[in-house]
Amino acid sequence: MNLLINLLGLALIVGIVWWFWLSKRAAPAAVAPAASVIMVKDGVYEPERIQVPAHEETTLHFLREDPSPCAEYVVFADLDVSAQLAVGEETEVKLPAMEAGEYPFACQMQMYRGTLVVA
Ligand SMILES: [Cu+2]
Repeated sequence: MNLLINLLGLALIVGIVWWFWLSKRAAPAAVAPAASVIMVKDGVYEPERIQVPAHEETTLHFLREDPSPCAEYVVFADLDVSAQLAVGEETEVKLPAMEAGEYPFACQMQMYRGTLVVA
């Protein structure tokens, strides 16, 4: 009986480790082009990684569905860009030309988080 419980516990641990590996591996793969609309709802930007061309001005389109004040602003701290997002309609956010690299963006409280992948 004890052996059975130990084996079940071991299987559970293996399952948890496997699940976390999978979820971590899946996250960076999803890089969306800048042309797609970024949904703002349920505490996440969807997609949360956005591919943007280097050395070119870009416009992002945010569609905010979350009416809470948390989602009101999107802030690109490294670029000195921020924008107020309208609820239920697309808001365009213009970005300057950037060097290649990764630039995080977030709501003003850092709960919503996303990354610009400039390449
Ligand atoms: Cu927030």
